[in-house]
Amino acid sequence: MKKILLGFAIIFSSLLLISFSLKTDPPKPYGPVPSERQIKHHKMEYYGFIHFGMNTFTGKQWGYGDDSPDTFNPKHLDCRQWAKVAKEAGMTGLILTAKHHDGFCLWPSKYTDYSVKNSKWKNGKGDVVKEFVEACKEYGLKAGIYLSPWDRHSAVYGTPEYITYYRNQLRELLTNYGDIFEVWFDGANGGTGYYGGKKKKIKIDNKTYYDWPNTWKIVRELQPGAVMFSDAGPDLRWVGNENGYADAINWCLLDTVGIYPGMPNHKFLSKGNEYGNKWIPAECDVSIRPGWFYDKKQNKKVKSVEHLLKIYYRSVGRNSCLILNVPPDETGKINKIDVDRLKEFKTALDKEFKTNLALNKNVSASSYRGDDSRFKASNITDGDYDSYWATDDSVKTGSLTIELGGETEVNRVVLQEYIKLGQRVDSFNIEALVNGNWELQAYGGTIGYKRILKFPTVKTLKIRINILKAKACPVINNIELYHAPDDAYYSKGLNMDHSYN
Ligand code: FUL
Repeated sequence: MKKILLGFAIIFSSLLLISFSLKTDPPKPYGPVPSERQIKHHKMEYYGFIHFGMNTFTGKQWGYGDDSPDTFNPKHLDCRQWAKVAKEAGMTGLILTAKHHDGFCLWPSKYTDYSVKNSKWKNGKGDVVKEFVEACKEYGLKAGIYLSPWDRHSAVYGTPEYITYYRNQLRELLTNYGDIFEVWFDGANGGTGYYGGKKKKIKIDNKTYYDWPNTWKIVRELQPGAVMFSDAGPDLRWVGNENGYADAINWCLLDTVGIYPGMPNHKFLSKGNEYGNKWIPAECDVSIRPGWFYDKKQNKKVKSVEHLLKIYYRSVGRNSCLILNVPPDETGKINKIDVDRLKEFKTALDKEFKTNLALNKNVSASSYRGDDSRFKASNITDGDYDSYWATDDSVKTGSLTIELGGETEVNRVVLQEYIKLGQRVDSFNIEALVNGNWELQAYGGTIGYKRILKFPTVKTLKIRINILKAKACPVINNIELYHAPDDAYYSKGLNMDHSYN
């Protein structure tokens, strides 16, 4: 009896050993991958920009740097209104221009007199940055800071002394105001300015003047969770235009050799560089008005909901995040026109993505990694960000078929790659089963963190996503299907992108 038991035990443990050694490993990361702080940032998707400062009161877009601090006097400054409006618009954070190119500081910096402390506002006792971060906290929004490297007021701009000044200010902002999610380093350097009365043109060398690596270190030291934006990263890149549009093919990668903030390689801003050496995704910055600062002359030019939707599909829908500028007016509040438009935009977005028709639906795949259920097809519809479908390393194409459980109307597909393991997919298409035939609906290039495709409504039983080309085995963690209420763009012959991109 003992012998039989021993025999069983041996057989059982060797079976265990075999199954353990056969266990499939998850795919190894491929190419550059995002940092934890970048992954958190990707998930923020849509947040706001607040351009507010001296220009709000002068009607200028780029102040010269010579306006009196008294000019700044918002009678009803209400950062809580900004945060409430942003939150209700579906934004996840806000970034404030603590100092724009005119050099006027919205916080009482101890390194300059050119700030709120010498304005009439609150008799010089106010601090916009403080009110801003507190309001963001109250409304559950992340707060970010824009600190213009170019300073048209400073008498020492262009000298090494200015770099010390700039870094001191950065330290103040990153020390005294709690958690900051993003620091925005603008690349603009227009030349002319007041410069303490010198009123001249100062040209700096973008390659060397700011000594960016040492400034970036300050951010890492004081706010390790913050991402940094510039024309050259290190965490986020400018998309290369101020229309809010990324390219339909958009890699999160960038080759950083020889590029600097203020001196980008324009060829790669909107589409990234497939062979880039660093993970530096694009951020689409755009204003709801033609200008970045409020100007009542532009009240009739607030972007339409259709325009904002187009921006959304070309930013968030193209593997980029969207930072939408909504500039408060001279009273210190976001103007009703912009508030109403943001509300309408949110309503429209909610209608676009109302019900995920793929959630928990049956999915089959052409194959899955090691026949191991950890990598099975249904991981893409389980609503869990961290479970994914993957193929064997040698398999770089594949199909996923989602059964809708009955004839269903579909016109939007959301796809996500599990970017922790890198960006892999190069091209894919989407088909629908119509009257027993697979009909092509849309074609896409890259996916990345998120890709959204639009196509005319199709009534179908099944949707099939075919990965046509990938740099390494595809790793897809989420696919959603929607039926947006109207296809106005298509019915009016206005389809926004040729290939339904
Ligand atoms: C640009 C600036 O010159 C604009 O004034 C604005 O701040 C925009 C977001 O970035 O480079």
